Amino acid sequence: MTRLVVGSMSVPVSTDHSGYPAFKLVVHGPAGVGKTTVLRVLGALKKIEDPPKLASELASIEAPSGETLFFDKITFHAGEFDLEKGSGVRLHVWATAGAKHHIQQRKITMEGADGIILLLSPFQKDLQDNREVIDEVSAFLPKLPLQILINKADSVSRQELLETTDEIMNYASEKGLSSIEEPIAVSVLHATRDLLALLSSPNVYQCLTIEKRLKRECRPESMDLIAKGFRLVAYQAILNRLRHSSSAGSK
Ligand SMILES: Nc1nc2c(ncn2[C@@H]2O[C@H](COP(=O)(O)OP(=O)(O)O)[C@@H](O)[C@H]2O)c(=O)[nH]1
Ligand SMILES: [Mg+2]
Repeated sequence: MTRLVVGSMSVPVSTDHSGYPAFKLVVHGPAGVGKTTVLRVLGALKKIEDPPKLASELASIEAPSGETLFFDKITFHAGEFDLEKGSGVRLHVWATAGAKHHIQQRKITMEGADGIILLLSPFQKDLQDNREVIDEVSAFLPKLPLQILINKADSVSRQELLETTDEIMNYASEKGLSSIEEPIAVSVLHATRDLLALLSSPNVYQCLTIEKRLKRECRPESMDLIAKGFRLVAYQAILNRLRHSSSAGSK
């Protein structure tokens, strides 16, 4: 145990093996929606912007085909999560194995989560897959901070995206889940492309610090949208822990 200090609040929190207050976020979504890719890209972004904040690299347990067999995991120091004057926190971000038969692995991966990122498919043909993911989260982890991201927005028409988003919101609320903010449509593909374009542009020097780190204000919007989803959940998860610990009488 250690104490987490945020502003004037200080509460005891559990720590991970390295002694830091730790929070666990889980990315869940249908197979092939981009869960592993999004963690890889967030790790790359962190390396480019602020390498010391990447506490440990992406570890994936996957088949030779690239299918996740158990989980992916990456750990960040939570500097970017606006814990003003707060103590350092580690965010362990896990992604599930999405294939339907890996349900046992998903149960284990989701255990002890503090927040959920639902990464869902924008395609009308995948409505049933999206629903099954929502069913699982509402069964295993009903009352956690949750943000819905709809990935691959590059691959559908605006109309299809709107219809899918509506359907997802209705089904999630039927199941008692609510997203912190409205679902955010993202494209990990475009975010990666925009980041690469920035790094290879002749003007990139304006965006680099003396230590050759990418300035935060230069982060492409497409990438920032993705980071925002994770930031919202992390922030709510931390607030929840603070509220919970202080209402339990431990100040
Ligand atoms: N078009 C498109 N493809 C994507 C996007 N994000 C990921 N992918 C692709 O989707 C496939 C499955 O991604 P993966 O991360 O393995 O999915 P997972 O099963 O959810 O972990 C890969 O070929 C990715 O390159 C995206 O935003 N747009
Ligand atoms: Mg995967």
